[in-house]
Order: sequence, then structure tokens, then C-alpha cells
Amino acid sequence: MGLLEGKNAIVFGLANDKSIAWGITQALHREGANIGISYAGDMLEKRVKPLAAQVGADFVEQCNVDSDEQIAAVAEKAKAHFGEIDILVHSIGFANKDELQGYFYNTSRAGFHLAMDISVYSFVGLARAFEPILRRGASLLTLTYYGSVKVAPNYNMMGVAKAALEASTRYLAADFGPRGVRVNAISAGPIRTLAAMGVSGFRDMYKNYADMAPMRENVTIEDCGNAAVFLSSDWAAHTTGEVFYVDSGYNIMGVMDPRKE
Ligand code: NAD
Ligand code: 0WE
Repeated sequence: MGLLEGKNAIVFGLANDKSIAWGITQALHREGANIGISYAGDMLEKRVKPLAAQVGADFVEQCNVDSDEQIAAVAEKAKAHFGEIDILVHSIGFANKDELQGYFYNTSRAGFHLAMDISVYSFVGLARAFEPILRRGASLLTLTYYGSVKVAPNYNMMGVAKAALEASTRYLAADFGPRGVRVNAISAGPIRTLAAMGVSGFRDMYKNYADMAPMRENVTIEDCGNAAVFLSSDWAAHTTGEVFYVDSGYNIMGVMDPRKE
């Protein structure tokens, strides 16, 4: 008997089999959840459809989260298909490439707005659109990164957006708490996904990360999946508004420890 047997889950942000959303989808499926999938646009359809089939998902819907209409439409379709939702995963982030290199002070007004809209507001918008169909005990999850708390070179505008996303997680948790709905964020260490590979200097920071982390290992999409299972399960019944680190302990370190064993 799985931990999530009979729960209805909808996952936003699946691009390919490297996506954190895929690690989470597989883990939710393994624990017995019914899966719905939403992806950004036409270009991803041929990648996403076969993955959806692997987890028996017959709810596979396109939704560009820059559009209130598309968010409302996917919530309507989810209501018709599932009735009620127990788990909603937001695994979406985007900034223009210009905003992820050089000086943070060069961030443009348009670039600031875009990153905040896609990476932060979309979580709030999805929470509102799905609110009428969230079952008591439901769990909302988003994905964040430590660049929200401390400066990570080049992460720049995304660090500011993730800080706002983590604050939004707390405000949503306060709003939804009385309805028995929990809202949490998973803060993952660097993972080689589509979003990460487009980043200059990622290889070096990926290796440095493992050297700095207490466990001396990078994290995987499977680790994120297992954390998502816990946070979405009744074992986390009174955990809300939290930033839950899946980072081999990286965030606890102040100074690098050169010991190997
Ligand atoms: P990914 O590229 O696989 O996923 C990002 C997703 O965002 C894609 O599916 C993309 O289609 C979607 N997206 C972008 N703009 C969208 C829009 N307008 N409408 C709908 N969807 C849109 O990369 P990932 O690393 O799995 O990223 C998932 C989440 O994890 C992001 O929030 C990212 O910031 C976060 N995160 C990533 C890492 C890492 O190192 N990879 C670490 C911590 C947190
Ligand atoms: O949140 C992320 C990825 C964010 C991201 C990445 C891209 C690359 C391609 C958002 N938007 C875009 N837009 C693009 O055009 N991560 C946590 C991974 C990541 O991204 C970095 C990192 C890390 C880690 C960017 C700079 C420095 C470190």
C-alpha cells in the first residue's frame, strides 16, 4: 500500500526525463497517486506525452502560466477530470538569459517582471485557481534554490524571485491553513536539468557544491521526488510554510571543511 494511495496529484513543469517534475511525478505514482500533468507549450508535447503514458496519466494538459485564462482553463479541466485535488506541484522557473549573468544591477525592468511573473506569481495564481477543488488535507509544493538566501554568482534575478517565492509560500500557508491545506517549498541543490544546463559556469559550481556539502554528494531528481512524497503525505500533516532542504546539508555550512572522511 503506497503512502499516497487514492490521492489526486497534478504536476506543473514537466519538460523531459531530466526535469525535477519528472522525479516527483514518478515518486508520486510509485506511492499510488493518480497523476495529472501540465506542460508549457507545443514544443514539449512530444517529450511529455510518452512520459505521461509511463505513469498512466490520462490528464495531460498544456498551460502557459503567463496567462490567467490558461490557468483558469486547466483548473476547470482538472475539476471535470479529478473532481478534487490532493497534491499540486509547481516546478516552474524562468528568467531571460540576460538576467542570469553579469551584474545583478543590470537587471532590466522587463526582465525583473518576467522572472517574477513566471517564477513567483504563477504559484499564487495556480493556488487561487485550484482553491475551490482542493480537498481538506491537500498539499501544495514549489521548488526553490538557496540563491534566495545567499548570493550565488550569476543566479541574480532568480535569487530575488526565489526569495519572493519562499515568502509567497509562507503567506499562502497562512491563507490556506484554516482549510487544512498545507503549502511548502523544496529547496534542491543543483541538478543537471534543462534549466540548469543553459547556465554558464554550472559545471564548476555543480562540482564545488559536492565538495562543500557535508554528504559530499550532489542531489538527484529522485531525492526531490521522495521529499515531495513525504511533504504530500499525511506523515507531514502539520508541516506548512516550510522551506525543506534537499541539498546534502550544503546550507548548514559556513566554511568549507576539507576532511574527506
Ligand atoms: P526544467 O527545465 O526541467 O523545468 C522548468 C520548467 O518550467 C519546464 O518544464 C518549463 O517548461 C517550465 N516553464 C517555464 N516557463 C513556463 C511557462 N511560462 N509556463 C509553464 N511552464 C513554464 O528544470 P528544473 O531544474 O527541473 O526546474 C524546475 C524547478 O526547480 C524550477 O523552479 C527551478 O528553479 C527549480 N530548481 C532547480 C534546480 C536545479 O539545479 N536544476 C535547483 C533548485 C530548484
Ligand atoms: O532555478 C534554477 C534555474 C533557473 C533558470 C535557468 C534558465 C536557463 C535558461 C531560469 N531561467 C532560465 N532561462 C534560460 O533561458 N536553478 C536553481 C539552476 C541554476 O540556474 C543557475 C544556477 C543554478 C544552480 C543560474 C546561474 C547560476 C547558478
